[in-house]
Amino acid sequence: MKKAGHKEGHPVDASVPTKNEALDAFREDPTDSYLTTDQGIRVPHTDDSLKAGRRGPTLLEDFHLREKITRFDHERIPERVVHARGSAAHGYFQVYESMAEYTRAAFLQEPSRKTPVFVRFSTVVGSRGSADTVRDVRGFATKFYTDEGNFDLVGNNIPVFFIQDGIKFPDLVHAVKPEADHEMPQASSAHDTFWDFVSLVPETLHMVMWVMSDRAIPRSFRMMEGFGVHTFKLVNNQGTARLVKFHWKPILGTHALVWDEAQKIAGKDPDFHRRDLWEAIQTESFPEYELGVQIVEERDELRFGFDLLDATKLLPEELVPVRRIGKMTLDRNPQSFFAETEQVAFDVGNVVPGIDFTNDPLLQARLFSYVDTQLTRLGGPNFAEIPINRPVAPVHNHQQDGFGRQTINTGKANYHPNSVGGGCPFLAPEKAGGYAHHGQRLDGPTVRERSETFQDHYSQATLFVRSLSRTEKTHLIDACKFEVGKVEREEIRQRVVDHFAQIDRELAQEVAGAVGVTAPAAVSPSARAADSKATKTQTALERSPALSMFSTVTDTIKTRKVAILAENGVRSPELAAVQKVLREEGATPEIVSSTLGVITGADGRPIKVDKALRTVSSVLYDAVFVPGGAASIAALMAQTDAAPFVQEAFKHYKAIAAASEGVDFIVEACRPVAKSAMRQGAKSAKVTSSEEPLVGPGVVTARDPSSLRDLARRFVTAIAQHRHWDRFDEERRPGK
Ligand code: HDE
Repeated sequence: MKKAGHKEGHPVDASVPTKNEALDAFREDPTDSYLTTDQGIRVPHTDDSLKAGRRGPTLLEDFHLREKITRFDHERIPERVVHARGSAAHGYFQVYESMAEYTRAAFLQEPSRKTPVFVRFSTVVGSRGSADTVRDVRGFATKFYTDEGNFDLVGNNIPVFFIQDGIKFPDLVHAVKPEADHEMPQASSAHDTFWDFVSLVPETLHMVMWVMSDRAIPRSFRMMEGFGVHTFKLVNNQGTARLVKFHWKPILGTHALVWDEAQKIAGKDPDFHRRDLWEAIQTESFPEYELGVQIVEERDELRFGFDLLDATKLLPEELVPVRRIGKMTLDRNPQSFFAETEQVAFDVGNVVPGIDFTNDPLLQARLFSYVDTQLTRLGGPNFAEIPINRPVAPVHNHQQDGFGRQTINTGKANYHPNSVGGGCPFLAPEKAGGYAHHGQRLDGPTVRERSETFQDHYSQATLFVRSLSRTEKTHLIDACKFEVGKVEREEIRQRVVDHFAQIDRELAQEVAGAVGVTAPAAVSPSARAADSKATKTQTALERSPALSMFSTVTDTIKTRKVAILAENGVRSPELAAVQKVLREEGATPEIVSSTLGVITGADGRPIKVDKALRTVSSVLYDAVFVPGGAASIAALMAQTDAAPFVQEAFKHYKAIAAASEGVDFIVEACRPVAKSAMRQGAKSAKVTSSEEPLVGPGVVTARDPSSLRDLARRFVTAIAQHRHWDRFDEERRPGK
């Protein structure tokens, strides 16, 4: 930041040192690392309070004790009312080519320009200490520190929202948060008040379908999409505005957990996503996302059969393709969780010249809410001065005072216009980067009404369900059975199922059967269109392949965690060969054994153990490999945790590999799972006999040590598939 030419009355840039320079130099002296009080008094002792005699009372004059306790007493600030649990990272954004045709935003002009960003990912419903892998929407909020000021893209990992008008937000959040009388359940929508609200407010249903889908249990923050949700405007230098929807596309693809796994992880490692993000950055596997835009002419606002101002609708990529315009790389972990991740204040109202709002009534309410909430959460109006919130662009204005003020304004000119301060700061005309709101003609009576273009609540819910693969649809139906099954009041369950019938017949019938209510005769979309006011708003598309996670990236195993189960006597060459290929492909293999320390291979080679079996779990890995070695396998068989480890991986459709004697181990471990799947109607579970070599989607074996490299290659391909959903059922093959 540059030192501004300070005339009298011109506020001082927050970063410009204003204190005595010698004093500052003293404070920044790196050799000065003594413990001090907040007043800078050096502290010689911090383990005992000051007392009158060794066994006597504590003395009030112990200012160090008093300060330490007082500061501790006030460490917590109110958690965010929504999105309380989050984790964040620093990085940068670069545009691929100039977007000048569409927007004057400076950070979207020059491919060589690196714009710093800070991104916070979050869950919505749970408290700060809740688990990462609960079924929920994920927040995906990005602060771009552009040369023209901060631009905040405060989005989610789901492209639509529950409600159309912000006035319903408090109702929605009250309904989904733990119930008011007993504060249960934590971080879950599976309870009466949420489904009561859903059943009474059908505009929620499209997003409910997304939340019941696998999108709501992501494998990683690094493997989920992001969406700006609302329609915004891009405005170019000629003043031409176009409508825009923002997207983030993860380079690693969009992948999910299995529900059973997500629930187990919540107990085994509640910080699963936080740790995953942190470790990826620590090991320099930097998360990357491409910024995408769907650009639409203003006159086409209603052309697609729904209203682009309605946040419960998405713009199918098949109708307007997503153009990828740049890339964000997250390359630095925060240094202080509190100072950065907790104190960052996003605001959907932070836009830069070239980006503007639309009249989406959900967006309009958000424009008020974000600053308002920070006033309480961050203790007053000066939160923009907290380092993580400060723009890199210089700040000059007449704002002053208030709790926690950092800037020391100089001079008398704290008003505009002024002459005593030389007229500073000067007004910025548009060509000097002054923000100009894009003009629009406004007229209309004062009404509390929804536009009739907002009335269709089912078509896109149907489009979403119809676009899912068989596997995804089965997961969605299972999720609904679970969630609605937890609702105690029968009349709510019935109302929910009645709505489901408007979306999809199979969904309604299956859930009705599982939750003990009657399945209504499904209303077909065409019948519905005929008697709905919303006939005009039916979406023309039959299916939108882009909505299925099956159309994602499956050609990389970068950052995937692979457990290698090994004990003393393991065949070291097998272990080493597979480990090497996994590392070359960017995965993280970890040797898991009964104790930490070093094990000895069959050839006498020492092998360092990464994790003790009792401290980890199969659900924390993407794949598992069992190398051979008679003694190693015998030792694995002798413990209670090893076979269930492989079994769970098998049950959760993960890639499994085994070599020589390891093959017998995995056959033995997986057989009961396969048998039970067969009993439950699985059509193609293959692990039925120990004589037969283990075959089946995602299970790769080699009894012959000469084919180790081939085994490793097949294992890599299997891990890249993410999950082998067709393991127990051929009907679930990708593409179906
Ligand atoms: Fe938010 N939202 N929101 N929201 N939101 C907050 O701001 C609000 C909405 C989103 O990591 C709060 O600082 C209203 C949609 C994210 O710090 C609060 C409405 C979308 C985050 C607030 C919405 C979001 C928030 C709570 C309806 C996706 C976390 C603490 C009119 C496009 C940001 C805070 C972070 C946080 C209000 C709807 C995303 C209370 C009133 C739609 C990612 O101001």
